[in-house]
Amino acid sequence: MAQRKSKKTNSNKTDCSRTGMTLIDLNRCFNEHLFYTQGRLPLSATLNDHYMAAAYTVRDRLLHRWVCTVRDFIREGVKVVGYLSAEFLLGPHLGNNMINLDIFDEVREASENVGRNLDAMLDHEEEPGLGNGGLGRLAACYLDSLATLEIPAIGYGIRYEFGIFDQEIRDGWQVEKTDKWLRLGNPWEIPRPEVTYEVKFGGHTAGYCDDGGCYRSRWTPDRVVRGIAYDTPILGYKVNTCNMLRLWKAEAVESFDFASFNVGNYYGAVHEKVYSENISKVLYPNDEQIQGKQLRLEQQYFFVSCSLQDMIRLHLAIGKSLEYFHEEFAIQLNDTHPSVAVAELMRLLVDEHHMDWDTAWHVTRNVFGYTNHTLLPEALERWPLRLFANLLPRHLEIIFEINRRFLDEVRVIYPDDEARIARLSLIDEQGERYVRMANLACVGSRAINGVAKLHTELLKTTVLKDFYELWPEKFSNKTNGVTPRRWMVLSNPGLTRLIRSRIGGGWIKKLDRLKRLESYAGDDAFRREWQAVKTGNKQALAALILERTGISVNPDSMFDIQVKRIHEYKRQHLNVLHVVTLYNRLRRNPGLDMLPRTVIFGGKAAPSYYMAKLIIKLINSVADVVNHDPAVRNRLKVVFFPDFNVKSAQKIYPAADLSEQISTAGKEASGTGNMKFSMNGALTIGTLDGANVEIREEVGADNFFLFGLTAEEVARIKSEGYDPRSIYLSNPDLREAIDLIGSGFFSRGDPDLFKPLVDSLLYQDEYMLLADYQSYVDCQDRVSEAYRDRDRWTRMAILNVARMGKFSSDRAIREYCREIWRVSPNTVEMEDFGDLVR
Ligand code: 73E
Repeated sequence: MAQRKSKKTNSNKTDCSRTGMTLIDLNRCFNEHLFYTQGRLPLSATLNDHYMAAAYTVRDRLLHRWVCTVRDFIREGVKVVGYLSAEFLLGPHLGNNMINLDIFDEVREASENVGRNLDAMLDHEEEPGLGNGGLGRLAACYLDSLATLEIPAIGYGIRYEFGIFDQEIRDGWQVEKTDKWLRLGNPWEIPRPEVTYEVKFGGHTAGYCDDGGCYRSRWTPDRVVRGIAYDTPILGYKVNTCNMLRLWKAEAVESFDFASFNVGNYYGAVHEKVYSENISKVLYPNDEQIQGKQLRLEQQYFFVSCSLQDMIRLHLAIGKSLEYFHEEFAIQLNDTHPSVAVAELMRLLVDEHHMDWDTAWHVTRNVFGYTNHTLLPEALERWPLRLFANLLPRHLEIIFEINRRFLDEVRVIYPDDEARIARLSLIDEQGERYVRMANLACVGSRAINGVAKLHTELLKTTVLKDFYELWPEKFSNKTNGVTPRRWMVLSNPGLTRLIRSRIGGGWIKKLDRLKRLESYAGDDAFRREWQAVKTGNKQALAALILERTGISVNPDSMFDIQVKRIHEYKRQHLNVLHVVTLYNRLRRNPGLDMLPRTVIFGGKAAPSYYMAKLIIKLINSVADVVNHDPAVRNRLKVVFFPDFNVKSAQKIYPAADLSEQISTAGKEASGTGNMKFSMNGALTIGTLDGANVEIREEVGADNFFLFGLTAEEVARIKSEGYDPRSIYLSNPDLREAIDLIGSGFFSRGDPDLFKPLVDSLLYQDEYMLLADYQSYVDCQDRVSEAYRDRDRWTRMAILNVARMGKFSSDRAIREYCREIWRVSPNTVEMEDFGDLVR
């Protein structure tokens, strides 16, 4: 890893930037935590003790700001954003919090002074992998930006005991290991055993007349589970706003059912407890592939109910009436995963708080916003009606009532258009009946958005077309963004230092200011320094690759990287076809003057997604052959980097020369890895898909390697009848590559191993790899040519970074605040609290 130089702070009395702390304060606090929290003297402390003491030292500073932030919440009655997400992929906390407190260099110096290794401590932290990929990581970036922009916000989700599985590779295959992120404790969370809510499941409903003669429904559940809050402070960058992420853990209502125990039903009693706790046990590891499991709906309802009850309690605690709930909170639904919230808020308002239906509906419709993240049909959530009715009978009644009133309105606007009404209905009535969660989210929200320009346009013309025609004013685009704090400052200290040396550090909060780098693109000295930073990052990654895989790679070769979930639409196998094509060229012409490339892959496959797992096996099998073929002579190396996660991503993006963003046009809603690569000076080879379109617009067509069909062309060719076999037959290079895979060459002579993949390409090719193959290979040749001219390449890389301002999550959050949530910043002042606080 590139070393971060500590600032020249000669005196131990130097203030630690904004915090007003001295190195002595930091060291004293650290030693106190070592002694009083960990019960250790420095001489007997382990690396874990050091890490814990450092984490608590940093956390103390966060909590001071948190207390001040909460004080303002209460005192000033500010509007709060509630961000509901089934996933938050936070990544390690320690380094990020040090950056946001602006004490990174000071902590490093304090550590070095007493012989502790900060890098070892940072490396020791287990990351909370409470998400699958882009959607969960986006939620984490948004929390960072909300706090940085001083917007009062609470993230709500599930405290999974097991997050996304750890990936091991055995004999080239993915093997899943349970993620035990809580094994060594979690110093960043604060359990709140007194903040709990009951969540009901199952049972039945019955009608009754209340005292005022109103017809009401009473829900008698057959199971009740308790949710307990665990809070994690989320500090903004160089501000005092410290928001919170509140995650719910499920527990049995009674820790032990003594009645059952006394009559001898010991297992029955324990079963109840185990069953309840199951709800927050494990994250579903499927990205964009729903499985329709009851436990997943239980998880969704569990965290949504706890979160809404919590917001209502907070609202009532400041003395406000629930009629004004939507004026005090803006609640965002991160995809449809929390969309049962629409029915749950209605239930809480009508059944529990006795509000009339119309007022409750007014509040509900004005409090929610819904973000759609995918167009893939297999990711659109719908629940079998029977399952829904068994688990949430009262909610189904409410959904029927919402639907009845909604369809009545629709019939007035579109009389006699029964087909349209059937499509808009919250219930899918063709064949087995389903509750359509996207329709529920649309009907219950004030605003609906997609996550990139192209994606939003496709939403309006395809999956949400009928809703768009009904309520065009509800729709808008909010192109995704990522936080430059984690994805530049923390992960790429070398680049950060270089940029700071020329344009200062203002860009870290105002990313548009990176534009000022443009004038350095032609500056020779700057370009040399830029290249040195990249080389350092590549050397660090090479060392990590060697440690994790045993493969030695040459940092002078081009690092061509594709890291993301493994999915057929993301087309890692198109990348493999290119690798095999290069390999065939070398076999055919051993003396070929080929630009040396290291092609690096990383990403997890859903455990039940057979094709994705076979793609991993294919990558490893090709790597095995290519890396050991003496004829290749180090001109081509292939690496599968195991267990891609936030921590390794922080080492991978900064080392990339080329970023592979090669999904079939129209399939990737946005992508956010594309932004992280480009911010770290990689050039993109990509299709006109998701946010690639906007990245290309920003960096300029000359600084982006474009290939492939457009989304329109994909749709047209599909509708006219696509025949991959004819492409295979007419393209000799493609045929040679596919045949080599099909022959068993990469599978020790076994032609059956990759047959399912080869057949799916030849006879279906749902994601049109064959249609894009030649355009991709030609484009890769242009990439190689450009890379040979180091100065030209560096110039392009500098311009990529300089023009990435738009893709800061701060920009995205500003748009959400202004156009959807209608919230404004609230500056938090620090207060001393006398002797209470160090
Ligand atoms: O294009 C990405 C997008 O950048 C999209 O595939 C991803 O969300 C990112 C952030 O907007 C996404 N993940 C899911 N749906 N879209 C998903 C679906 C089900 C379970 C877990 C994740």
